[in-house]
Amino acid sequence: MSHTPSGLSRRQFLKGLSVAGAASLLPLRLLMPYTAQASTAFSAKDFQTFRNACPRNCYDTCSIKTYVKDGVVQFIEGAQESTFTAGGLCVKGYAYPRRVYSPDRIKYPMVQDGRRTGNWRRVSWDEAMDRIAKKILEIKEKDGSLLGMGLTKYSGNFGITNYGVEGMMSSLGYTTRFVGTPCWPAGIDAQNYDLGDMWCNDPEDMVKARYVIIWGANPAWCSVHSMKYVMEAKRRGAKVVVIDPVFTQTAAKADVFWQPETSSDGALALGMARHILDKGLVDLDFVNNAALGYEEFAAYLRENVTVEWASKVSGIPADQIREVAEEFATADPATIWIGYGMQRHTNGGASVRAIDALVAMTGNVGKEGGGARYGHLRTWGFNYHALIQKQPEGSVGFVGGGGPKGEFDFSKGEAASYTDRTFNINKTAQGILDAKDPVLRMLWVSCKNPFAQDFDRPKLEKAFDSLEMVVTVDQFFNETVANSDIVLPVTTLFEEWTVNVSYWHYWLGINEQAITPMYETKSNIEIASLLSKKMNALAPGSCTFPQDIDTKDWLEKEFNQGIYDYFGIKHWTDLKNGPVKAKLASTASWHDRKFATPSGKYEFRSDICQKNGHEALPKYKEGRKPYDEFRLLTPHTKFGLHSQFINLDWMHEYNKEPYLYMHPDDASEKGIADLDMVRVFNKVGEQRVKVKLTRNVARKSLLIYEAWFGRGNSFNVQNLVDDESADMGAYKTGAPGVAIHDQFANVERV
Ligand SMILES: Nc1nc2c(c(=O)[nH]1)N[C@H]1C(S)=C(S)[C@@H](COP(=O)(O)OP(=O)(O)OC[C@H]3O[C@@H](n4cnc5c(=O)[nH]c(N)nc54)[C@H](O)[C@@H]3O)O[C@H]1N2
Ligand SMILES: Nc1nc2c(c(=O)[nH]1)N[C@H]1C(S)=C(S)[C@@H](COP(=O)(O)OP(=O)(O)OC[C@H]3O[C@@H](n4cnc5c(=O)[nH]c(N)nc54)[C@H](O)[C@@H]3O)O[C@H]1N2
Ligand SMILES: [Mo]
Repeated sequence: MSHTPSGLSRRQFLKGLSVAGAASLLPLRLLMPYTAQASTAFSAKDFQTFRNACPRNCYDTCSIKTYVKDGVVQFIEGAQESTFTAGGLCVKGYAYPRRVYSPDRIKYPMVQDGRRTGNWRRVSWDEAMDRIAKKILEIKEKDGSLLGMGLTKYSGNFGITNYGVEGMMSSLGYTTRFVGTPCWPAGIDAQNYDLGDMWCNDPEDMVKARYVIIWGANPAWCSVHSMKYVMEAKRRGAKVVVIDPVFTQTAAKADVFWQPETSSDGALALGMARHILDKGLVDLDFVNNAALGYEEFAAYLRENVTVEWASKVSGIPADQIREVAEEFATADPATIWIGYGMQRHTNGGASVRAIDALVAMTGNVGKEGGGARYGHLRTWGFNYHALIQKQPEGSVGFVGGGGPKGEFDFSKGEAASYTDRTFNINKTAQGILDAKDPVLRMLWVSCKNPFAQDFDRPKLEKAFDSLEMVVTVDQFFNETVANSDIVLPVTTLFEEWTVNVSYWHYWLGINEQAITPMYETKSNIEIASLLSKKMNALAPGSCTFPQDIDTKDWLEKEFNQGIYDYFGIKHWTDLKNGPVKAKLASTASWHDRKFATPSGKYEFRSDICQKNGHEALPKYKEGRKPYDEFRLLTPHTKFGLHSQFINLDWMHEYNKEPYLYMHPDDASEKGIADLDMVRVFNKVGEQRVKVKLTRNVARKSLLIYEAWFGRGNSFNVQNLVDDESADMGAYKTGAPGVAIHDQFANVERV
């Protein structure tokens, strides 16, 4: 049997490339006849088809239809049944067949003799598990607990059954967990203070908006499928405004592009709010009947905010602020898409609250086609069977206090309750270095690539060096694997059963196993069951994780009547006919104006926010003080999803190396020419990279996309990004966010 997909999947990938990021120009359906055109011999009957779901951390969470022949994935396409995926995938998605069959894949369990030596040798699963289990037992013996063992996991695979990784840790005992998220926590807290929850409208209802502001998001790259709704709204007469310090591909589609000072969004939103107040364009019904604290907010605006001040802080001319504010307030409905990029700042949560306030005071919260759109978890009502595992009898845990902010002091209780020990995921390196009583001895890394995605890479290397054992579960030999002792090969989406939903749209799709797992790969939960078998063989009762599992049974265990009712299906097997959408009473979140806040109203004044150490009102908060000549931005890239996809040879043909993008006037002052090699440096470290000159970035800004190239390229933006916290995030996610875009650096020619 050949493990090579037909030329079809590659041709389809090339077609995907030409529309990547330009979904708004080409109807996605144009992709569809292609498979038929590609070969006159094509007949769907020649293939077995399967349902898959892209499990990457992405708004779009695409529903996939997979065509298999001779046990090999031949090609894939976006599911037609989902109006969101609408038959098309992004360029990364079309590259999936190459990911599965990449010669670079990790094929077997391997042990490295000396970290970063590259001296890997293949071992059996039995030997790998034996080494790991013995280390776990040794830690327990030495420390009297398993708190010296840590887990860091994030968003490599969002399939629900993959929460079995956390389940595996619980089944061993109380351990150390890295909690929180680098992605969106400041905004989550902000929306929780204002609305009581993060809950966005159905993105498909954006077509009804008469005015769309995309504020610090780049959907042309990061949510390709959402662009068709933005463009349809525009076709129906809506005005589209993009606010971003970078002239992005999304900005290129807008009617109005504002390029404000980075981190000045709060001032801009409040300046608009002040003008709306002055013009008498406030929705009095909403602020009087559905909101709390509006009068105090209005007083704050009158006393502390002017349009001229907002203009000075943001760099956007005052007359433009007035014009857009008036247009926004008079359009009905009007909506703001609040991006995750704009809240990765030391004032990110405060900025999101100011934008929420703007949407609320104009009466656009709770309206179809309106809303302060950020994200939602309404479709995530699974059983979390894989996650919820019980600690073995007699497990010893953390008693020094617990809860997201250490507010529970269990040591003082009558019967001390044990918990896991929690460290901030956004300060992984510092967490490892600071760990005491016990120190962190061992780290399990899964669905996460800390060396590519966590902050302050030089410090991270030091931290990893202090660990006695690092086990990484992954698909490719990345930098985290290089800093590990043992690597375990994991399946891709086509090789396991699971289920996926989105944090943006309202579709549900299953992920069927379409092919036999390649080589010796195993799913995350099968790995957990193997470990359990070994643990129990060496020390009976030491692990509660079931020892024999079938990923299909575990998929089934995630469903319940609530999920079935929400999506209007009888049984999960109905999903074999295609993805289904939630039966929504309205496409508008908060349509009944019953907010989840303590007052039940929209809270311009949030006492919880104040109690948690912030302002009660959505007041302006200044950004981080610059510590170098240039602002450094490291946002998300088109051809990759974080550290995934770019390393594939197919991608390499189009995206061979990283670049630093900078303004030509800054470059000429520094004697730098296009394509020169430069050194970017700051207090964290340095990175050498080639320059591309462009007026798409502002003066005094450096732009480098985060990416892992692999293929011998040592480029890593985390050599320049520190772990400074964002203002919010601890309330709902257990740790504050991280100020990824509040970074500064210098640059010189080498
Ligand atoms: N400088 C900078 N840093 C950033 C960001 C930025 O904008 N700039 N963005 C931040 C954001 S928003 C996010 S969400 C994070 C993302 O951070 P991560 O979640 O770490 O990112 P990924 O690269 O998507 O995935 C991590 C790893 O999971 C592996 N993986 C894939 N599938 C599986 C599986 O089924 N099992 C296992 N065990 N592993 C699997 C992948 O191969 C990959 O190595 O990065 C953050 N870091
Ligand atoms: N192709 C692709 N798609 C992806 C991803 C990917 O890596 N690649 N990642 C996925 C993930 S995990 C996420 S979180 C999502 C969302 O991804 P986002 O976090 O929204 O993506 P970014 O491009 O990092 O940030 C969006 C925009 O915010 C801008 N920005 C930064 N600072 C500021 C500021 O102070 N003010 C304003 N107004 N704008 C600012 C950046 O210039 C950027 O254009 O995308 C998902 N989709
Ligand atoms: Mo993210």
